[in-house]
Amino acid sequence: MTTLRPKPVSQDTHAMPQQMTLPDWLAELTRAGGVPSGLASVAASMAAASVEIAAILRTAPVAGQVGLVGRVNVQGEEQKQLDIISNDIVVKYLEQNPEISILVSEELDEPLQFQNQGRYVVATDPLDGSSNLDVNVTVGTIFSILDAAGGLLQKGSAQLAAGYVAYGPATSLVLSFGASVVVFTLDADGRYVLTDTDVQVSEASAEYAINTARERFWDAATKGYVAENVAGETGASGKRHNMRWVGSMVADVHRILMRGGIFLYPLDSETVSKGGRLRLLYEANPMAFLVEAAGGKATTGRERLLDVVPTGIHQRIPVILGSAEEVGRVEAWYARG
Ligand code: FDP
Repeated sequence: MTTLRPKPVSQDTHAMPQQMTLPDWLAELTRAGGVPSGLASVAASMAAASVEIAAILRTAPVAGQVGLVGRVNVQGEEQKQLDIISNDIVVKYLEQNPEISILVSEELDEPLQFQNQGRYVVATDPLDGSSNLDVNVTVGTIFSILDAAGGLLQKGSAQLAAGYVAYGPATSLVLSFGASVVVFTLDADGRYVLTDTDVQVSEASAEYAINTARERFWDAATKGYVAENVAGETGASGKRHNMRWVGSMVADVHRILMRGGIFLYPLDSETVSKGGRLRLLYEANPMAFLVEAAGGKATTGRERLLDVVPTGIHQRIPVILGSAEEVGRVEAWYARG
């Protein structure tokens, strides 16, 4: 009888070329004059916070760090233990950085003013998509970096940098200072290693992401656009579409950055009184900044998302972003009336 044995794996199979780590990449960018060192250090502080959040998420059910804390945040949403833990970790890392003066967080009613009179403001959702935590689906940390001199209520186009961390099968840090979008992947030693140097959102796509259970609340433009997609090759779009909705913005946007598509959380009759569902400063703006830097488009339906002047730190906004051609189709529907 022959025994099946795994083939011996040559060491060479696993030999990887020397890969650039986040600190090295930031140092190089700073040396080349691409970003001031203070700004680079703010991105590094968010990355450091995310490494600790990733470690906690990996074993949270074992440590009993699950479920609700019995409080609601300023949005009226129930806070989970991990929302609070993630927020505390972000605060811990940012307050140590002398370059940061103020933190705006989804989990804090008011802006948090640090002792440091640093040049930068960070707006963050420390743990977005947290309703997915109990089912072990990808969640994320989203962040936006602004010049403190401009105050808290700046247009998204004024962002100096933006990024998110997707805590999925791999932990991915997606980052942009405006010129390009890069991806770092957390390695087994807790270091972010550069794995994609120039993310481009494909111009065309046939994949759309929207919560279709809300159809009865939709406006005519959203109904028209989705009906065309459902009609596929027999409708006006002329091509078959497919629908994907994780219900965790970081996971949905990450898919779109990697393989194209469109994400919609439009204004509807139920969210109209609040101005939308998603938050402008720490969800919509950083994602729109990344999508535009990767060659895609982001709109409210009626105007470019990055041109919206915020009126409050927790303001909500309709969000439509992704492949330029698909976003253009939605804009055309809104332009009809
Ligand atoms: P969550 O409430 O779980 O934090 O930020 C809000 C958000 O998740 C997004 O991540 C997600 O895209 C959206 O809500 C999902 O909303 P619905 O439950 O209304 O589909």
